[in-house]
Amino acid sequence: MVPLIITVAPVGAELRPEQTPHLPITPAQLGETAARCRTAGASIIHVHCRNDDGSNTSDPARFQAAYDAIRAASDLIVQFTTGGAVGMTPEERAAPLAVRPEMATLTCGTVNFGDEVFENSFPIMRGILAAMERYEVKPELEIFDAGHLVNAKRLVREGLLEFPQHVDFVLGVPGALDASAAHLIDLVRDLPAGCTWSVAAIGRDQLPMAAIAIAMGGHVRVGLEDNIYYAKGRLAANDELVARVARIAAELGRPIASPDQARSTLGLPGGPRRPATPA
Ligand code: KMH
Ligand code: ZN
Repeated sequence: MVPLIITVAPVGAELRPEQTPHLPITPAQLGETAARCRTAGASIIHVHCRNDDGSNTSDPARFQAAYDAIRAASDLIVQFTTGGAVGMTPEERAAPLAVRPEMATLTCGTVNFGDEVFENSFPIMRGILAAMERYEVKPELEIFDAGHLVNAKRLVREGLLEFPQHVDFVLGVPGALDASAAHLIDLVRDLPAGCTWSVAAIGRDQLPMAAIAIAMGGHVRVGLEDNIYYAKGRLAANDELVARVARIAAELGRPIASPDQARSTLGLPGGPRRPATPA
C-alpha cells in the first residue's frame, strides 16, 4: 500500500485562542508544532497565519516568518491556505503565494460555511490558479461538495489545471456535504485517473473518516483547524491527533510517509524548498 500521507492543519481561521490552549499563533509556535507533528508522523503542514493577538492575517511577511520557522524545525511539506478567512479579498487570499510554498490549497467552489458564505467563484479560482502558476506552487484541490469536483473538471477543460491532482475532501462543514462513508466512496469513484486524495472531516467525524480513508488507501488530514477534541470534553494537541492516526495506520498495516516519500507520491521535486524566495 502507498505510504500514508498525514497532513496536520494546526490552526485554521475560525478558532479563537480562548477555545483551546493548543492553537499555534506565532511563527515560533508553528515551528514547534511542526517539529512535534513531524515526530508524530505528519508529512504536510497546512498553514494559516495569525497576528500575535490571534486575529487572521494574509500578510506575506507573516507567512514568510512562519515558513522559515517551520523549515528550521522540520522537513515537512509546507502548504499555505488560499482560503484564508471568510471576508478576505481574493487578492489577500493569494498574497502569501509570493513566499513560494511547495503547495497551497485551491477550494473548488462557493459553499455555505456555517452562517457565512465561503466565496470561490470561477473568477476567484482562476485568479488563485494564475498566482499558483506564477510562483510554481502545487495545488491541493479542496472539495467541500460534490459539485466542486465538477468545477475542477471545468478548470481543466479551460486549460488552467491538469489532472491528475491531489484532492482533499473536506466533509462535514455545516452547509456543505456531510461526512459519510457513502459520500466518500462516491467522491473517490468520480476522481480522474491518477489523482491522490485525502479526507479532512470536521469535529467528531474526523476520527472515523480518517480510519475509513486509511483502509481505502487514501490519505488523512487532522488538526485543530477541523477538530479541537481528542475525545468528548478533552481538548487535543495537534501532535496527539497525528500520533493517533499513525497508530491506527500501523494497526492496519499501512506505512507512514516521510515528507520525502510524500513528495514522491505527490510529484513534488525532492527535498524541502529552501530558502523561500519571494519574487
Ligand atoms: N477558513 C476557510 C474559510 C483553506 O484553507 O484553503 C477556508 C479554509 C480553506 O480554511
Ligand atoms: Zn485551511
